[in-house]
Amino acid sequence: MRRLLLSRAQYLIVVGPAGSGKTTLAAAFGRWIEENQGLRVAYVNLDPGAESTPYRPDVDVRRWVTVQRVMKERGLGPNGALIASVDEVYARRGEVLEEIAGLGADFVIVDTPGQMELFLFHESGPAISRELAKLGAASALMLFDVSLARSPSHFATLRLMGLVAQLRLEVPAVVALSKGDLRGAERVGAWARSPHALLEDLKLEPGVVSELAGRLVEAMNEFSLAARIPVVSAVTGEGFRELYDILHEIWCACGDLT
Ligand SMILES: Nc1nc2c(ncn2[C@@H]2O[C@H](COP(=O)(O)OP(=O)(O)O)[C@@H](O)[C@H]2O)c(=O)[nH]1
Ligand SMILES: [Mg+2]
Repeated sequence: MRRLLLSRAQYLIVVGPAGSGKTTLAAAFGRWIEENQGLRVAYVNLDPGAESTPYRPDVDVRRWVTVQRVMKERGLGPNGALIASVDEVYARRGEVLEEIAGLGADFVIVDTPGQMELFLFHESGPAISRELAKLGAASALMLFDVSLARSPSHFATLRLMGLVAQLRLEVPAVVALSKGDLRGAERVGAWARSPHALLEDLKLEPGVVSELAGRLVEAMNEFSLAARIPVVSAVTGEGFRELYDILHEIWCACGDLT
């Protein structure tokens, strides 16, 4: 069973809020995998609003639809055009998926629209992730800027968002914090490494919300939902090894995610 999984392609769907560093990470992590794991990496751009990408996309939705064209043709503003573009991608998902299926790579990194909600809370995200899971071993990487995790309860909510991604996309989701090279990332690292440290610090935070956050963390720990949250940096490559190991454990279902 394990060999069977490893012989199929691995699909990593990168999701997260606008500006969290999805596109930058796709390029840097892909390069790291090529150089350190010797795998053939392919890149898929599902963002019709992308201006340019630091990787060369092997499959690019902008071949079919761009936000610029939709704005011009339908006289829409940037937000309306982005939503209409994602609808168009959804309508053409058969063609997009056919190209992805023909890639012949070991590891496929799928970059998604800048705005997370347009992928997670629209039909297109779940529809695409379900199909990728049929092609190989698929999982989602939920990326958040490390600055969003400055308090223990904020950190806990990000883990919860990983759970939301997992439920919406129906594939295992790993949360990672991006821009670990920026100042202030050190404290967050302790909570990321140890759910116990997080629970202790949550107890020090006043208010009913921190208590609720503590209970949620305990429940997530109990169900062994990927508790490790790597802090990564596309600038220094920090955390890439840990992220790769977590993904590998998920795909071969052989590891302890806590
Ligand atoms: N310092 C730092 N900046 C980053 C990192 N990753 C991305 N950025 C910056 O964050 C901004 C948004 O990145 P982008 O990849 O376009 O985000 P996306 O909207 O999620 O695709 C850009 O200005 C990047 O240069 C990182 O690891 N460290
Ligand atoms: Mg992007």
